[in-house]
Amino acid sequence: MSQTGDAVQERIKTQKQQPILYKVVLLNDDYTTMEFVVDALMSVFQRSPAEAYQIMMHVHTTGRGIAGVYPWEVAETKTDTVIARAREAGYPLQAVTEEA
Ligand code: TYC
Repeated sequence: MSQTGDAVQERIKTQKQQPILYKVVLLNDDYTTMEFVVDALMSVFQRSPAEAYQIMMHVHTTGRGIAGVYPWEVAETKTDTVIARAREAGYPLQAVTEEA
């Protein structure tokens, strides 16, 4: 809402604004263990054990897969966190943030 003199202008929205969401995409590699990826999906992306296994296998067989969909700050933080944990554990796991 903006006010000009004593006229009050209201912007009438015909549609609800869509929040802009971002995917955290995990990429496959030959060295990161399946166990590490499943653990990361459970601890960083709050996936159930069954979901985590399913997502990990999808990445393993197709090359990439969505770990989760979040607002920008959350997606970036989770991407950074999963990469940092992988590096600490000595794995080359890659993750990227993409517009959903
Ligand atoms: N391809 C890996 C293996 O066979 C497992 C893996 C799955 C690695 C998903 C990364 O994002 C990944 N050990």
